[in-house]
Amino acid sequence: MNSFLKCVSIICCAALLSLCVYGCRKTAPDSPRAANNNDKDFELSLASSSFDYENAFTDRDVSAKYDENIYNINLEDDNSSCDNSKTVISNNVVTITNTGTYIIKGKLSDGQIIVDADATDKIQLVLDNVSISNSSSSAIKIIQAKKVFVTLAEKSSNVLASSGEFVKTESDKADGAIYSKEKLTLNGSGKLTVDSAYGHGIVCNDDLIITDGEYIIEAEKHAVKAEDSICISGGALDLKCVKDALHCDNDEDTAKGNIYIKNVQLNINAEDDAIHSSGFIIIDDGNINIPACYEGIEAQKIEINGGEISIKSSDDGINASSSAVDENNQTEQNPQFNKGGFIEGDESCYINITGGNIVIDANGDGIDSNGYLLQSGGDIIVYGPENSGNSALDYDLQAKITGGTITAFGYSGMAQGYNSYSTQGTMLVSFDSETSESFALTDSNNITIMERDVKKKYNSVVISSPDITVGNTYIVKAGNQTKTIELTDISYSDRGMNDDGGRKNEPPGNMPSDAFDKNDKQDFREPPEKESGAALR
Ligand SMILES: [Ca+2]
Ligand SMILES: [Ca+2]
Ligand SMILES: [Ca+2]
Ligand SMILES: [Ca+2]
Repeated sequence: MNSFLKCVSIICCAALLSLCVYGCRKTAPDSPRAANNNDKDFELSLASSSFDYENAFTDRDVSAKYDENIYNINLEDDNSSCDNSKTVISNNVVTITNTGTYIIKGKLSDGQIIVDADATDKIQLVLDNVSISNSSSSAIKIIQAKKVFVTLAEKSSNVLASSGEFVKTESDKADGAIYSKEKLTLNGSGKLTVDSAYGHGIVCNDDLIITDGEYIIEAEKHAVKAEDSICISGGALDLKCVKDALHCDNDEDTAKGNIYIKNVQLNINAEDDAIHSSGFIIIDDGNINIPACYEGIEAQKIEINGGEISIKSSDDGINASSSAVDENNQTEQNPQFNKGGFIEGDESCYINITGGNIVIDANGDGIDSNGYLLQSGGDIIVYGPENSGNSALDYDLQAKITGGTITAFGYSGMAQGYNSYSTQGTMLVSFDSETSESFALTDSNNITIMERDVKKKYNSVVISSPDITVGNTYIVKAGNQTKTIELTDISYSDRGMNDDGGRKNEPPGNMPSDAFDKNDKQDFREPPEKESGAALR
């Protein structure tokens, strides 16, 4: 398109958009303090409503028992043995070709276990004090089987390490200390240390399931990576990595690339995302502690129904984003901008929070949905960025609250609150000057509804609680600053109806700036420089 045509089309787009936005407005705001003059109600079509919980974990995934067809493998440098004659042992590589359960003991200082069986064979590897290191490939490599179970024997302590760069060939793309092309389940109550100095920790090109065990994984790339799904129902994982800690990405099948956490003890230090998928992430329960990461939880669809979740992130705490708009691609070609340069909210993205205790300390946005945000339960505390470049809550389409509590601290420049379709009282309050002193909300009888210590600076807060109801008066205190608010609408904002903080930045190019609705927002900034992860290689 030549530049004149381009210019004309941009102006037409701008005019159309502003017409549309104008047409969508509610005709008469209820009061001059209506929170948002462009509210819309919405319903989410949840990924969890079609997720097959029944079959997510089979009995064998969970039980970790073994009593039939047992073979023994004893590992020893240049002297390994197996009592199944179909197992091939050569140059410290033990290749299992036959179905059954294998109890493995011993040590290989530069060796490997390979599973290369019939596509109908289920194989169980019981690690009973195993140590395998490999200088150029995986310690365990699964080439073919129907499904492989790696069981950590009770009270056993096992080490699998890839110490050197992975030597790949056309047919061998192994790039993790454990590498599986087939379905892989990790279970049993023992302990497994995985160390991958140049690649990923655990890689599965299919469905990966973890139901039990204690894992300490350190990796130069992703700690745990799967293509189809990662489902975790138990166990304790301590993950330290340079890329994502739990990573599930499937660019061929959009129904895949999902993470489901039923329960877990999770501790994550990641230089990139802590939990990242291209599809959905559903967290039902667990103790999830993320002291360091770039983004905490990132997926197209995020559902949090329970758990104790603590996130400290150098960018967004929680971000609903299509993988196509992953920050790695956020350059001039950001697909979230249409051809005219406008930000398009992403209808496919949502964050749905129904339960859990969630504490987020973010230097980017606290909770950022490129589409919708819905809170119906849970207790959320956000300590947002100490500047106006990001916000405690950030969404591109709509956000509403129908239950639970939230206190989200940040800066007023970009602040967004829950909309007037919320069914629970909510306020977006700004203060004249920034403070890091404690915050309190009391009702007109001086009964405390909320009290929070705040370690970071803030001049804006989003609050909601079942105790905030229309028709009552509330006193908000930030240090020695006090505001009295009469709640006449379900959603209050003291930012004024023409300034709901909807806009993050000037549009790119020479766009007429008033062609932008102020609710259309997006951070145009480049992703911040990643903090170098402490104690990571
Ligand atoms: Ca990310
Ligand atoms: Ca992101
Ligand atoms: Ca963001
Ligand atoms: Ca955003």
